[in-house]
Amino acid sequence: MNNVYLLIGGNIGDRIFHLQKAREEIVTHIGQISSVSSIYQTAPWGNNDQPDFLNQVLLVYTNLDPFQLLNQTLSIEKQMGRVRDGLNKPRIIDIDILYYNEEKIETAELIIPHPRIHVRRFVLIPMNEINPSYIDTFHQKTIADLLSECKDELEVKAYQIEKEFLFKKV
Ligand code: PH2
Ligand code: MG
Ligand code: MG
Repeated sequence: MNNVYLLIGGNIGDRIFHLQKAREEIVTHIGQISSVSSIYQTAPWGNNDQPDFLNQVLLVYTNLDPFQLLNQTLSIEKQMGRVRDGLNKPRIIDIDILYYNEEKIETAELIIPHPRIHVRRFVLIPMNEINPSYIDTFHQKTIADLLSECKDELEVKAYQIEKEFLFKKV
C-alpha cells in the first residue's frame, strides 16, 4: 500500500460540491482516504484575475503506481467536466499529486514531489494541518519548516462550510 498526499481544489461553480464529488471519485478509483484537512478558501496564486479557490489536502492509501495514479486523477478531472485551457486558469476541479511515499520522480508528464509546494501557502497550510512533521523528499525539511520559511503572503483562511449549508436550507 502506498501513501499519497493529494491536493484538490477549484474555483468555478459549486466549489463545495465539486470537492465532495472529487473525494467520492478518489475513493472509487484511487483508494481509501485516511485523513483530510479542513477546507480552505485561498486567494488565487499565479494569476490573480480569477475567483478564490477552495483547497483541501487528502492522505490516500492506494495500490496504483505513480503513473496509474496520474492517469486516474486526469480521468476524474475530465469526467467531472474539466476543460484544460491553460496554466493557472479557473477550473472546476484540479487534483494534484503532492507526494507519493518518499519517492522522487522526474519525467515530462509527472514530477513528484510537486515542484511548487514550498512556495504555496495554499498547499503548505492544509498539509501542515494533517502532517506537520512529514519530511519533504526534495527539500529534506519538514512541512512545518517549509511553512515557516515560505514567503507567499496570499490569503488562506479556513472555510466556514456550515454557514453555506444553513443559507441553503432557508
Ligand atoms: N492552483 C493553481 C494555480 N493557482 N491558487 C490557489 N489558491 N489554489 C489552487 O489550487 C491553485 C492556484 C494551478 O493548479
Ligand atoms: Mg494545480
Ligand atoms: Mg493539476
